[in-house]
Amino acid sequence: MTIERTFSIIKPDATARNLTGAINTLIENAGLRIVAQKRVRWTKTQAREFYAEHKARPFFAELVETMTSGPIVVQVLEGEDAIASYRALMGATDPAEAKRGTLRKRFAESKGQNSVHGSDSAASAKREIALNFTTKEIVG
Ligand code: DAT
Ligand code: MG
Repeated sequence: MTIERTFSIIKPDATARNLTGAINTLIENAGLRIVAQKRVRWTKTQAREFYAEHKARPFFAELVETMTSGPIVVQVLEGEDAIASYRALMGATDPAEAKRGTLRKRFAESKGQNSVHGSDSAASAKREIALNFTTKEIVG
């Protein structure tokens, strides 16, 4: 049994549709604990740094625009195998490919407007949590 932490974002398309509570309910029902949470709006600089691994991709400018278009809710989720478990709950990047019951199948509008983010590895989780939270803001 490995208790892990992962980093999550409820994206602007989801906050715009007032889906924070609905998404949080599904996160908690999946056995993940929200141990840090805040509603913020990123600057372009913050979005570019967060998604730096994608800077050469054709969708990078659109991604930065999308992620700075409105408020987001950033979170730290804790639980058994939290990283893989939250990726499974999120579903595929493209909602057309996401499985039934996943957050993206339920809520995402398109590949770009896909409602949620979750770290893809332990190294990403560590980096993404450190970019968005101080250790004092995380209360396990
Ligand atoms: P994920 O968020 O599932 O980890 P990713 O890391 O490949 O997916 O991409 C990061 C985000 O970039 C994704 O959530 C939405 C956006 N994105 C990815 N591919 C895209 C595309 N082909 N067109 C528009 N946006 C895209
Ligand atoms: Mg990713």
